[in-house]
Amino acid sequence: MPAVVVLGAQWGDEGKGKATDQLGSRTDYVVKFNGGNNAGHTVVVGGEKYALHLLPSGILSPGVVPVIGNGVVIDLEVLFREIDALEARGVDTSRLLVSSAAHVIAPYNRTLDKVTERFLGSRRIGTTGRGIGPTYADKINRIGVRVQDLFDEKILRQKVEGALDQKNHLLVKVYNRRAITVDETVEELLRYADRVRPFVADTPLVLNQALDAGKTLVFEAGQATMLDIDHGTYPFVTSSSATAGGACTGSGVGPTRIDRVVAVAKAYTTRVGEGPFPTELDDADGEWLRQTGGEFGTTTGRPRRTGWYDAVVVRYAARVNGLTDLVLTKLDVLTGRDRIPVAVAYDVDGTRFDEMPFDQTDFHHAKPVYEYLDGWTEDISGAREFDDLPAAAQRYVLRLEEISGTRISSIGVGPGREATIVRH
Ligand code: 2SA
Ligand code: GDP
Ligand code: MG
Repeated sequence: MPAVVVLGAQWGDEGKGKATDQLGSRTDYVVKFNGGNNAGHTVVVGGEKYALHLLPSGILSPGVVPVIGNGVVIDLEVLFREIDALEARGVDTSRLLVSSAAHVIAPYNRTLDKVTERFLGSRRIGTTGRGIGPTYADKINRIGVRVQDLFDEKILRQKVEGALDQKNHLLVKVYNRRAITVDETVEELLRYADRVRPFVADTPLVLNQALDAGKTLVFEAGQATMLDIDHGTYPFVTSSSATAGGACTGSGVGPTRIDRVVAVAKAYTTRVGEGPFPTELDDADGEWLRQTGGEFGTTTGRPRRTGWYDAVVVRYAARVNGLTDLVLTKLDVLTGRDRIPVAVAYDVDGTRFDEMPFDQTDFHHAKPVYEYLDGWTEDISGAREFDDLPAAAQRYVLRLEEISGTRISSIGVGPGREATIVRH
């Protein structure tokens, strides 16, 4: 497996961190290619829990080179807070590589993210408030600050001046905030320049040379397919490419070099933030899933919205990502249910949709068409082979595989590295 993409099939928090960490023992590089510290990956190693945001999950595997690709947006303060916290726990972070073309989250973009959400009121997106959207907007508007700009104060100052011309107008005139000065911004950004310099590399060159030398790469997506800027539930999405194509643009590795695209899907569904979610449960079952599954944001602690498995969503993810495999996680959470509904299609104002509606209004109106599968009561957290699972759990997995259109090659039965069933 020379180059594998690991991404989310649903709305995030499927357990991508754990899936990537598991591949860590068999890989040489783990590359983060989109998003920033809006991501939150919880990885449990030997009973120790690590919450990673900006650093690729590969940081926890001693033989792996973790790479922050050009498609990522970096909050330097968060980066070094995360590095310091891991170092304090004995994790060696010195192998990290950071793309010189990655964009930096300037302090004004954190401010703008928060005030814009407040201003939008009921039309808000429910962002993580980390400055992600405004930083990607600057990148597309060609007024962004890149990592390499930190090493030339004159250029940095020019770029910050250009950006602040626009930002201050918004902040002062529209949002009634104080103007932000060029000096305070440049000073804050430069504070980390010397510390980041040793990590900075021409990462597209490094990664392509690694592939030439027969090394293995894992591309780790932040967020997920349904939060992708192009393929997600726009405008209730994040501002980056969380789908398979993003692994190429966000790293500088071409699509012909990618061998497998693995999506991680929970055995049910969750979403954080606003936006449509057809199988959402607003009842005791939804609360049960939240509590049993520990569904609270890794970054913000926000309670996640919960609902049943939606095969229409996962089939859509299979299509737009060209999936080769599915990793099904959190099957253990469903233990103890009598019957488990799974959505196989939607009813949109009386019309059946077997595939994702392409019109967002239809998707907002979509009601799930459920099929009911038998549950199981046995504790499955110790299962390590498919045959260890009770018959009903096996049938649940096989039916999901059938209706989701992709082979389920691995099943998670607990948060720990070892709590996994690999199907051969
Ligand atoms: P943003 O901040 O601009 O990326 O927010 C835009 C939308 O994307 C959603 N989003 C996420 N959804 C699930 N998990 C995410 N990461 C954290 C986690 C979230 C947390 O792993 O738990 O801790 O709250 C994540 N990041 C962004 C967000 O909810 C908006 O809907
Ligand atoms: P990510 O953003 O996709 O990496 O996912 P998060 O880390 O935000 O959320 C997934 C949560 O589920 C984490 O707390 C993981 O430790 C946990 N987890 C992952 N796989 C499993 C599993 O198979 N069973 C259980 N019970 N927990 C899991
Ligand atoms: Mg997460």
